[in-house]
Amino acid sequence: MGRMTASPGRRVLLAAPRGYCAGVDRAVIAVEKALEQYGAPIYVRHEIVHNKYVVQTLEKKGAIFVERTEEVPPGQIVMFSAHGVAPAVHEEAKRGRLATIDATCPLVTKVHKEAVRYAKDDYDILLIGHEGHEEVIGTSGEAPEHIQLVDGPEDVAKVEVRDPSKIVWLSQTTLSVDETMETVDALKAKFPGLVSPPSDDICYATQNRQLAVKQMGAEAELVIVVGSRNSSNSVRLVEVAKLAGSREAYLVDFAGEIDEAWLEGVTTVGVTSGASVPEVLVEEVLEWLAQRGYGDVELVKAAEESITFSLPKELRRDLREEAAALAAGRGGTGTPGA
Ligand code: 0CH
Ligand code: SF4
Repeated sequence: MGRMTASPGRRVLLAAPRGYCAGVDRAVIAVEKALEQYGAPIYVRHEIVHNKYVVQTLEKKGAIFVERTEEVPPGQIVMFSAHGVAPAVHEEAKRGRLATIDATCPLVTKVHKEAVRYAKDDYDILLIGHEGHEEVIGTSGEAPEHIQLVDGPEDVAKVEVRDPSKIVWLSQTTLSVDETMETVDALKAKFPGLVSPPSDDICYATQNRQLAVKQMGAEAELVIVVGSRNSSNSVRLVEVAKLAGSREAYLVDFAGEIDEAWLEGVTTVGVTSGASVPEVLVEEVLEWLAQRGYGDVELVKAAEESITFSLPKELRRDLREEAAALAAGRGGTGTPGA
């Protein structure tokens, strides 16, 4: 640990909640468990979560990250990332004779199911989300004929539907709540008959992290968000901090990326992290700040979180089988369930 100092007036506001959500925790543990249970390598299609440090750490333990299912050799185990995959990807895995473990967050799966249901009822589905993002690719793949992407309020003008009385909007789970509402308002102005999803698609974790950063953005002149560039929810926290009044807000993967110049004239620094960010990276940022006189840390608490998700069923089933086999004096099965 470095030297901790506090200079008069200088302080850090630390957001709560921040960092890992239940879906990320589950997905990362799933890779670790799979590695323990079946040994390396475990192939993971797409970054398990959008965080450099997590990916690098799992790579060291024997995970191999690929972008396409075809890159996985036959007979291997492939895990799907927390962001979810289209049904076509499950088909690809079958064709490639791969055993699969699906680490899609249950809250993403919920949106997939909504898409399937509305498509079955022949609705036009307006999916609010960021073009090219992995989650949106997966959700769209559930009903490509019925879904069109709306990437922010500026996209609304070009939206066309078959029957304006039969349309519903759904969304990516990690969007800015306020910007999404702007998009929805613009869509409703154009299509008054637009139906809303049965429950929030933007997940609790995304919402809570934005709430906390809003609270501190009003007081902090500088907000440091720990997270990776390709992490949608982390990037949104930077935007929300600025909109909430912070003069500057930056995204960093590691404490080493912080520029001393950012601290010029700054009394209050806000610190938070995206849903895919391990706490150790935040601790390093706090230590870096403490070494520069920002040693007083005050928590800004916007919500309590207690939600957890059980591990992907393939792992749970095999873990149980293995435990039973071990209890009976036999070995484990060695391969995950189909
Ligand atoms: O915020 P995005 O969706 O880019 O993803 P992440 O940083 O990996 O965070 C976890 C969310 C996974 C799916 O909701
Ligand atoms: Fe699930 Fe939300 Fe976390 Fe995404 S950000 S993994 S939807 S809990």
